[in-house]
Amino acid sequence: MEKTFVMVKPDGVQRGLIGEIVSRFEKKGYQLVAAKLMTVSRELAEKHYAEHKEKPFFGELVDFITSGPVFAMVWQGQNVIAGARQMMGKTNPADAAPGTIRGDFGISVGMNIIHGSDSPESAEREINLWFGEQELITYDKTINKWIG
Ligand code: IDP
Repeated sequence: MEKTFVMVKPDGVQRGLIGEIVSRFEKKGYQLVAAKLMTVSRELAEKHYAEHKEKPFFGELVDFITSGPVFAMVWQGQNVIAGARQMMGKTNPADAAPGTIRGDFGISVGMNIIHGSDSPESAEREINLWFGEQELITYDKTINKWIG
């Protein structure tokens, strides 16, 4: 079953949106297989955002993601990688549709509440970067047969 890495960024944690975000993913029917509240080292932040290393906003991005606790999660489900991205909305909250997490709660591109892996390759890389294998829990949810 497909898995993706999702993180409530420091602004989302400070604004009390962890519960709202977890609730949306649960209601959608995805299954939570790992979660932790944690502070992020610069080393981890730089690895996570390595693809943006040359961008002018890289320093700002690393400063922001290390500025307070984040809530890191792994969600599992059919097409969860693309589905999570749909639920998050566009990168810039100004362009994100109402009903999406960024559209409903975000204002600026720097503080856009949530991160989600953008492809199967990044999902695998990010899950392995943020979680140890023993942190991913395998369990049956009886509702799965109703989700299709
Ligand atoms: P994504 O988070 O929607 O996948 P990416 O293009 O991978 O978007 O960018 C990673 C993060 O970098 C974004 O979520 C956003 O917080 C930040 N970011 C992207 N573009 C800018 C910018 O132009 N200025 C400041 N921050 C930016």
